[in-house]
Amino acid sequence: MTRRLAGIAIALAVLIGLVILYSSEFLTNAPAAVPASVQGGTAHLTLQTVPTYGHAPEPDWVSYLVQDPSGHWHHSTIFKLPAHSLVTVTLYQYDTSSGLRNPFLAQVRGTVDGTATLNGKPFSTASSDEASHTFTVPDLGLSVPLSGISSSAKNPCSAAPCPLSNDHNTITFSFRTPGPGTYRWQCFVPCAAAFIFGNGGPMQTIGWMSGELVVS
Ligand SMILES: [Cu+2]
Repeated sequence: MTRRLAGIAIALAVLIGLVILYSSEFLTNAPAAVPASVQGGTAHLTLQTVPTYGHAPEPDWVSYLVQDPSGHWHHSTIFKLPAHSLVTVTLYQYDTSSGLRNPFLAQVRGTVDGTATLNGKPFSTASSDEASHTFTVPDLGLSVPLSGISSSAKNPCSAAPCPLSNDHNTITFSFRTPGPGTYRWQCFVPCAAAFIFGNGGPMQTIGWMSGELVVS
């Protein structure tokens, strides 16, 4: 009887410990919010997606990064944007393709003119095999597929922040922010290599393939 009670107490203590770790290390562990640069009422948000972050704690994970108004790159996916404003996004995409499971997400949706540009050329649908990542804000109906670079690219990037001298695609688009609020965004390509169905690790951890638009 005493041994059984002791067993239950130990199991309970372990479970409580795991719940505390889950909330302190995972649920409440978010990167710092980085503001977009705002000029004349228009916000300019500059992002990059890298095939491997290249640093601790997860050098092999795929990730997004954001540039602050003074041009420094930050490993964050929380972006501060002004409310009711035009946001122009420039996204440097350094990763190769993973491919989409759902071709619906190969469409450009919710941008100002319904299109985006890929290396200067307007497009409204990407081939679903070409997608490396998406930038999707479900609450705003906004989604842009990001085509990957060639898997035989000669000069790929391996550690963030990637310089423009490495092989990349440049994607641009613009959208309007709604009123103040926090809007979740994420990548919908199962791009987490080495995880089950590509959906673990960086796809589940804020700061890598998902984040928030903090609109105020
Ligand atoms: Cu992704």
